[in-house]
Amino acid sequence: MRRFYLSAAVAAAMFAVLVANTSAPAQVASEAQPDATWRLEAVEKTLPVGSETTLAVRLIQASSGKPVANAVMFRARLDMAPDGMGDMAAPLAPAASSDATVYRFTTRLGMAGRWLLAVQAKVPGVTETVQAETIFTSVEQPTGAAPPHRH
Ligand SMILES: [Cu+2]
Repeated sequence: MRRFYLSAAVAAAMFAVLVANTSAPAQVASEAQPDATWRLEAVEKTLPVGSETTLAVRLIQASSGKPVANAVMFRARLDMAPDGMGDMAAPLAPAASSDATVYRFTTRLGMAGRWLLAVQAKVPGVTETVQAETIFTSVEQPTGAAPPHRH
């Protein structure tokens, strides 16, 4: 009973935090943007399976709809969580980009399906670390060059 009581108290506290967070965006936007949310947008949502490829994303500030330039992305992870395979991660390495609002990574996807790219980023002028994610879809190449992959 005591244990249940504590859980209920924790749940109530979490609910209070959720309510506080969801009520904030309803207010008129101020110049400071501590409540700004961010999203990743895939430049090309479809990626080939089996061969080394480069994926590219933009980081968008939701409140303005503008892409962020010169962010520093780190802790990037690409895995098949959308298809229930969160343990299946793909190698991911930062790649050079000639566009300051486009962030590129090289990878090699071992399986067709949906892949979630999650990143943390430092955005110029923003104190807190930004988190954002987007989903890519990998498809078998029509040439059949990629060997079939099975679980
Ligand atoms: Cu898989």
